[in-house]
Amino acid sequence: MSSSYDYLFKVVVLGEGAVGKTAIVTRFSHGFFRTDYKTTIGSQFAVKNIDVLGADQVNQVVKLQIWDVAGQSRFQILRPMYYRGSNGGLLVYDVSRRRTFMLLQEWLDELHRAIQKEIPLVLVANKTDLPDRVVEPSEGREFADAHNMPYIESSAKTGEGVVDIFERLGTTLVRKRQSGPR
Ligand code: G3D
Ligand code: MG
Repeated sequence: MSSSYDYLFKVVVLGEGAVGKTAIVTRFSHGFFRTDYKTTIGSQFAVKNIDVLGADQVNQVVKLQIWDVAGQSRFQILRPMYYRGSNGGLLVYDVSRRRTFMLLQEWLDELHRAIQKEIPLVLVANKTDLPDRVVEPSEGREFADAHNMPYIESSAKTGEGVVDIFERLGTTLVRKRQSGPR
């Protein structure tokens, strides 16, 4: 029954161009990467089921619909449409390019302008395999703490941390839904 699931969540992946958004999603979804007509305007989504433990310690099957939103500025006017209806998100930067870290707040602002509420996010420090790292773990953790989100280091190249990102977000989303009003 691979098609059955307990929860379905829409996840948006945010961050500057070339931080590794597509690489993270592709690695996580093991090649089940689906493009649709929206590719023409620079976005696509992947679908994958994961198992997470709910608050009651019962296993839940979570279907994640992961939207890999185009980071280029020419798509800026279209992005709010992809943010709508999202339940959670990844905020990704490249540890070898400080500019991608400095611009995180702008991505948060753009998301919040579009959806007018807070949703669970995970801060992803990607490309930790590179020798020329310039953004220190302490800086990433500080930003994550200030915005009340978990901090996870990843390398889409080696695969380190990639599954963690989605399990962490999936667990948060399930527990929120289980404890929430709806
Ligand atoms: P984007 O979707 O955020 O724009 P991409 O970024 O996933 O297209 O990745 C941009 C470039 O960074 C790609 O290189 C990709 O292979 C590389 N990359 C992504 N994640 C990692 C990582 O964790 N480590 C390293 N070393 N490289 C990574 P190319 O050269 O193919 O453009
Ligand atoms: Mg991409």
